[in-house]
Amino acid sequence: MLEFKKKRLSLLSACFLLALAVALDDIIDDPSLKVAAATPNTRKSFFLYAVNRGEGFNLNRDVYMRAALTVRRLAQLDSHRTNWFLVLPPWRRLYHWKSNNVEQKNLPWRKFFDLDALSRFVPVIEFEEYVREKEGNFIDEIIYLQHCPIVDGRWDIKMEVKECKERMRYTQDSEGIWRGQYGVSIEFATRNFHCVSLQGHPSTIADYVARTQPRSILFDRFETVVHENHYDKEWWDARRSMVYSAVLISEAQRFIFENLPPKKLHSDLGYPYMAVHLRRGDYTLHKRKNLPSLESAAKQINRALKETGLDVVFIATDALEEEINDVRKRVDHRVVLYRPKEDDLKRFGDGGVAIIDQWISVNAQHFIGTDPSTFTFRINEDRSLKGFPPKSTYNAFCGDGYEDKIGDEEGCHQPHSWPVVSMAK
Ligand SMILES: Nc1nc2c(ncn2[C@@H]2O[C@H](COP(=O)(O)OP(=O)(O)OP(=O)(O)O)[C@@H](O)[C@H]2O)c(=O)[nH]1
Ligand SMILES: [Mg+2]
Repeated sequence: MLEFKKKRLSLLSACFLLALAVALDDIIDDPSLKVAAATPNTRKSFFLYAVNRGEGFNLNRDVYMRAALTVRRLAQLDSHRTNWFLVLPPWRRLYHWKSNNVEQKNLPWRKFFDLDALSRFVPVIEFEEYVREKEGNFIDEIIYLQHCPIVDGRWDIKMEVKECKERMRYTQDSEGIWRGQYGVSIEFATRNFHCVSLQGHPSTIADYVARTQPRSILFDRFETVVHENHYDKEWWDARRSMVYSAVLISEAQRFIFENLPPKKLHSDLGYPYMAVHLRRGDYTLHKRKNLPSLESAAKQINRALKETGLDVVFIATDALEEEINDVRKRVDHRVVLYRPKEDDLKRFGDGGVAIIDQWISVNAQHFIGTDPSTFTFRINEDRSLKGFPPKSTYNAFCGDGYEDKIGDEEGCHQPHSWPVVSMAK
């Protein structure tokens, strides 16, 4: 019996390593992601950005895309004279990272993402590397972005130096040096600081930088920049490059193989379980018509299990333990959750555990999320990149009383399905 268990486990580990290799290869070996090789004789310059302090992890990821698209465009305009590098802002401890006894301030991006994969779209470096490269934390220019007032309801491209409208987290010392911070005591500084009112896209910023040619520039409040062409080919190329770190993917795959029905090795249709993202936490503080009660969520899970013929549900959630137990009691089939051991939680942090939850959800045969959670949207996108059909992917829970009104704008809005625009080979 023990021998059989051992054999099964080694077979499962072989399967999951193979699946992991396939998952990474799918994404990394895409020729269209390769950036033009740097020409010799060009100088290195650095593009830095920062995001509004209160934003969550998954909105931050979208802001990364805006920065990556800016640098991509900059490389197209300027690669004959400059090699542009995108500098990744260290992660400060986010509001949702609540575990005590876990060191999770000032985390580098490599903790969550595969930097080689990101670099297939634009060359990226961590801030600590920037400091090494520049022998300090000085930046040529820092621009603090702020919104322009919309005049006569018109949205025109604008980028103008203006008085700073709000209190910023920058201080100027007696020698005229401005200092700001990424996380706890990760400081950067400049002599050249100004506020700019912006109504613009990545290309607006890229045009400005190509014209002014700083050796290093930081844009704060980069969430002010809005996407030009959401979900076009460039957008999907950038999105495809956001591969999670191998450590997190392999933990998610291990969990799937050991705790969920591992009948299929790797298939476009995913593994035979259903996954749901049941967003609770701060979402329950606001009256949202499309946020189900736990009772209704369980009913909707039961109905979907019946319709899909699946008999296990994986729940990704930020719900309280008693809320989870409530749902568990009401669901007719097996309920599985990812709960890391203490050491693993320390290793991955709350951010890593959230990604593991997301990756397990990405690989399910059927998925239901919470609208409009960016946590859910990132799962939707990864599933689209893996080729899942929209009907198994772009589903969201309905609010109480709207369970039979799928698509109702107020109580049962469903995420829009954006087809992946394929790579030019
Ligand atoms: N482990 C885990 N964490 C979650 C889950 N849902 C939410 N969280 C945590 O809560 C955070 C959610 O914040 P965001 O990333 O901003 O996403 P969101 O709040 O759902 O979306 P917005 O409405 O755009 O802010 C995640 O980054 C996680 O840290 C979940 O299912 N599993
Ligand atoms: Mg949020």
